[in-house]
Amino acid sequence: MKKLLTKKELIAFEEEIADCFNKAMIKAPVHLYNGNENNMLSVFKHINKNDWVLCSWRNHYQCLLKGVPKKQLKTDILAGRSISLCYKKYKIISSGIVAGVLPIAVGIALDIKNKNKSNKVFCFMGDMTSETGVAHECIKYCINKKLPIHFIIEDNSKSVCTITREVWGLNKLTYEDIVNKYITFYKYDGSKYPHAGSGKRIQF
Ligand SMILES: Cc1ncc(C[n+]2csc(CCOP(=O)(O)OP(=O)(O)O)c2C)c(N)n1
Ligand SMILES: [Mg+2]
Repeated sequence: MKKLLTKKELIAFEEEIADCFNKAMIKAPVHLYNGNENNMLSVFKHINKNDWVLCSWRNHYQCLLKGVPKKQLKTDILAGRSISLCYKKYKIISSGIVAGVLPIAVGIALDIKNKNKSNKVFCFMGDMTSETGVAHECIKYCINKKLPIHFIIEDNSKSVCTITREVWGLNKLTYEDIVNKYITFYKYDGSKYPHAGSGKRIQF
């Protein structure tokens, strides 16, 4: 994998885009990163050229670090494609839909496993996205099926202008709290009868 961009280069790119946006050169929405450059560089040390990267509307750093040339990326952002930048050549997919890429990431990881390939999927999501049912299902499925995927949750504490933790309660519940206080869980052997009916008379 070629050398990663530096922290300075990442910041300079977002500043260049911010400047274009302020000059009304971009008619579509852009979502800029700042303050996570060291985190991104650490994560990308583990990402290889052949790995897939899936991300949200906030995706410029991932594109740059996956190898999309700055010039091409800027052209696409200026053309209004910032929230849905996809580059098959660089194995990067993004979507402006909250949790939109998560099931796609699971599907790619499943395909990699089924074909015994050695590459991996890296799936980025924001803190609010990580609280959705889709995220819970995808993460649980991948862990239980041992799929070649790694999820990265990027916590800026916000969902647009809403404080994520306030939505869910300041001190988030642990699974233990939930099971003991809010949910009663019991197992039983229901094999005597089928899902519906008595198992003898066929009903149409
Ligand atoms: C299905 C869907 N619902 C709502 C939105 C509007 N929306 C865009 S970003 C966002 C908040 C997401 O917050 P988070 O996952 O923390 O990502 P961040 O923008 O903070 O990186 C919402 C609700 C959307 N794009 N898609
Ligand atoms: Mg957020």
